[in-house]
Order: sequence, then structure tokens, then C-alpha cells
Amino acid sequence: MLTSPPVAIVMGSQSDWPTMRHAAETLDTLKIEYEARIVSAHRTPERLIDFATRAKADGFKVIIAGAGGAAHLPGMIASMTTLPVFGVPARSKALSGQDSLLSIVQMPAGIPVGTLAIGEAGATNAALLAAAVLALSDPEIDVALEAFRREQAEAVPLFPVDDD
Ligand code: RP5
Repeated sequence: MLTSPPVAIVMGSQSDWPTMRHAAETLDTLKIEYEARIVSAHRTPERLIDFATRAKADGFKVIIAGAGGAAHLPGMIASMTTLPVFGVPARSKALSGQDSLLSIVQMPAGIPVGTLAIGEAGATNAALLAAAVLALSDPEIDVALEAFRREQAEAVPLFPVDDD
């Protein structure tokens, strides 16, 4: 009970990790602890139920779920917990992630999944949104998030330069 870090990063397959590691790296930057797991909605349905039904009692505060293709993982997790769930559509081989995006974003009213962009940008932004949720009740994370934004702004040059 309540032994888990605040953020769970779950993904449908090992093949999602190159995308989802961008969420992990962003949380690392902000010094937010997380646990990353592979939970497949269709290959490991019992693992899915076990994870989603225990997530809140285990101490997670926010769930980031990434999946590709017929990407029902985020929605299925959201159906079994009232924790905030942020869905990241993985770029699929067949349809470049458009299938993943529509599978995740088109939730019927009543079970929300906050859906991010396809791929790495979505994974990064899912972590930043998770941080924003946690920052509401954690001043250290709020400071880290403000610093991240400030440093990002400072890194943008005022004038363009030629690449060559
Ligand atoms: C989904 O199917 C996973 O989330 C992954 O994006 C996609 C392909 O999985 P693999 O066949 O690469 O394991 O379940």
C-alpha cells in the first residue's frame, strides 16, 4: 500500500520504449520518481487488470500509458481507476500512429483519457502534464517545472543562423 512512486509509465510492448523513454527522461530531468512497466491490454490482460485496479492503493498519482495500433491500453486503464490517465499514441508501422491516436482519443463520455501527440513529443508532454498535476500539491515539483520552462525559453536564440 502506498509504496509506489507518484508516476506510472506503462506501455503495451517493449517496442514502445523508444517512444516512452522520452517521458521517463523528462521525469528524470524534473527529479520526479516513476516506475516503468510493460502492460499489454491484449497480450497480458490479467496484468492490466491487476495494475489498474491496484494503482491508486499502490500510491501512484498519475498514469502515463503509451500504446500503438489498436491502442486500447490507456482507455482500459482509465476504466478501472479514477487516477488521471495520459495516453501517448505510439507511431505504428502500418498507419504511422494515426490508428493509435484515434484509438486513444475517441473515448466515450464518462471515462477520460488525456490524449497527447503521436510519438516522442507526446511522451515528453505527458510527463510535463503529469508534473503539472503533481505540482499542484508539491512545491518542489512546481519549482522544477518553472525552471524547466525558464531554461527552455532561454535556450531559444533570438536570431536565426545559417546551418551551413
Ligand atoms: C501494441 O502493439 C503496443 O503498444 C505496440 O505499440 C504495438 C506493437 O507491439 P509489438 O508487436 O511490437 O510488440 O500492443
